[in-house]
Amino acid sequence: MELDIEKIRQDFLRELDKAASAADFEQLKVAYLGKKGRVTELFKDLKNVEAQAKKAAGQQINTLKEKVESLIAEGAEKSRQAEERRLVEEAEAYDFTRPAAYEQGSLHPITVVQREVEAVFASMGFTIEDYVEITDEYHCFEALNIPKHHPARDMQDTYFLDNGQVLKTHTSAAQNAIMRKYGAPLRAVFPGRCFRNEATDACHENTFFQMEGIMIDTDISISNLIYFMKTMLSEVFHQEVEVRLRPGFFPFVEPGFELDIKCLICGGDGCPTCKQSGWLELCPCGMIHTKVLEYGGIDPEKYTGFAFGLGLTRLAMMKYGIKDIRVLNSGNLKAMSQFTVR
Ligand code: FA5
Repeated sequence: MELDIEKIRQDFLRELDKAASAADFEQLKVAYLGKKGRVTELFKDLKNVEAQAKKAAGQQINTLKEKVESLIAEGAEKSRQAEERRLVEEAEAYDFTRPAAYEQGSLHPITVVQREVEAVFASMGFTIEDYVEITDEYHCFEALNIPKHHPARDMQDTYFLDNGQVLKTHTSAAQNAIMRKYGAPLRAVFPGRCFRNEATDACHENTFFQMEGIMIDTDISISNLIYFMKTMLSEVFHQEVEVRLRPGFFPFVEPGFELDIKCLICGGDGCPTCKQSGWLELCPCGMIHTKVLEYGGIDPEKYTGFAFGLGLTRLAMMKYGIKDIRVLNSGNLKAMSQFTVR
C-alpha cells in the first residue's frame, strides 16, 4: 500500500494559507495532529505498508508531522501578536478625554444641602462624624434617657429587626458613641438617614435625613445654641429667615425647644407643606440632659452642652421650594432635574 503523504502535505499547506485566527490554527491542529487527525491516521496506516518501504515512509510521516507542528505553532504565534497589536491600536485610537455622549449625573438636593451645612459647621470648628443606620435600643433610646416602656418611645414609630436591633429613628442615636469616642470638650455634627414607620404626607417620609449637632464645653448656654442655629440658617439660605423658638419635650434635653422656620413655600400663609400653619418644624434642640452626659462618660458637674436634630430633608425642601417631600425619594429624574446641581 502507498500512503498519500504528499497530498496531505499539499492540503495542509493550502489550509494553512487561509488560517488567520487562533481558532483557525486550533482547528488545523485537531484536523491534522488530533486523535483522528490526518497525520495521526498516517501513522496508523503504516502497518499496511510493505516491509521494505516502511522505514522510509515512517521517516516521511515524522518529517511531515514536525513540519505541521512547527508551522501551526509559528502561525498561531503570529496571529496572537497581530491580535495584540490590534487591541493596542484600538485602545490608542480611543479618545478618553472626549466629552461623554450621555447625560451626566448630578447631586441630590439633600446631598447639596448636607454639604453646605457641613461646611458651615466645619468652619466653626465642628468635626463631621459618620454613624451606622442599624443600631440597638440602648443607643437609640436608653442612652438618651428614654428607658424601656417609657411613653416617649411612642413619639417615633420604630422599625425593629428580627434580631432585636432597630433602624435608627433619629441621628441622636449616635450621641452616646460620639461622646464616648471623643470626650469633652466636643463639637461635632453627624448627618444620617433615619427611618420611621410613619404614614407619609407632603412633609413626612418614612425615610428621611437629619443632621445632629452637639457642642459640649464648660459654660455652654442656650445663647450659644441660638447663635449657631441662626448662623447656619443664614449661610444656607443666603438671607435672613424667620424662625421661632417654642418649648418642646425631648427626654434627652432640658430645657428643650422646637425651632420652626417660616414656611418658604407659602411665605407663612399656610399650605399643605406646612399643614396650613405657616411654620415648619425644622430643628428641635436643647441643652443636653445631665443623664445623657453621664451615660456618655462626661462629667455634668464640669460640662454643659447643647444638641440639635436638624431635619435635613425639610431644609432641602425649603431651600429648593419642593412642595412635597415624597418627590425627594421618588427616583423620578424628570421631577428631580428641576432641583439638581452639577
Ligand atoms: C428628633 O428626632 C430628635 N432626635 C431631635 C433632637 C435632637 C431634639 C437633639 C433635641 C436635641 P423629631 O422627631 O422632632 O426630633 O425630628 C427632628 C426633625 O426631623 C423634625 O423637626 C423634622 O424636620 C425632621 N423629621 C422628623 N420626622 C420626619 C419625617 N417623617 N419626615 C421628614 N422629616 C422628619
